[in-house]
Amino acid sequence: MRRIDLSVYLVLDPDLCAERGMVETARLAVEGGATVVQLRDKRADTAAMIETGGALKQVLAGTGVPLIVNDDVEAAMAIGADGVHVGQSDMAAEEVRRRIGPDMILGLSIGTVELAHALDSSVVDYVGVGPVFPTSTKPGHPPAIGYEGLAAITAACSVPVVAIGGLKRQHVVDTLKTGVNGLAVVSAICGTPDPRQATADLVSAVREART
Ligand code: TZP
Ligand code: MG
Repeated sequence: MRRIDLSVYLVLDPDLCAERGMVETARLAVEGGATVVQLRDKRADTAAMIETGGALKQVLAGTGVPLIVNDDVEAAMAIGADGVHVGQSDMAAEEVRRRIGPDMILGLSIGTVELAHALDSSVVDYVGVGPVFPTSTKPGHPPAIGYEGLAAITAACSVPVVAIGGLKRQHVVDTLKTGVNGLAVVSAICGTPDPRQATADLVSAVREART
């Protein structure tokens, strides 16, 4: 069983992290209690992903926080990352699983109940579901699904769910009420004046919502 604590899942963005950099942002977020870090850089080639990913791996060493690499299976394996996350327009999940072997974590983005029903829990370890709300962080994203869509898709999933898209601290309670296991955020942490505090605020909101 490949387990992952999805509670507060940081997705890095090179532009939003430009001031501090992705590695320093991740370090601060993990100090604040982030439970997963994903390297997501749509413009980087594999060599650049490996370079940044290696630095992230060093920063995460000994923290127990897994490093997930978006899209680039080759980079994920070269880095020795804990897992890979793919979307619907990337390599098929079955093919990713074949390449990464049985031990690495595999996450998949889905946005419909049909895709939730089609999940194979022996292949995919968790899904990212969204966008819950419109977000400028992902230009051209599909229509937002809202809490109702999120709840419907989550109910149809055979694997743990992390919600994504426009989520901020004030959305934690209602988001968790839909049944998801956690929240994935970019702009709620990246590029904020204090990524450590921003993360700690999300973590405490999640803890409170669960009590
Ligand atoms: N996938 C769906 S929405 C999104 C991704 C990568 C971006 C979420 O960014 P933010 O800033 O948390 O809205
Ligand atoms: Mg992708």
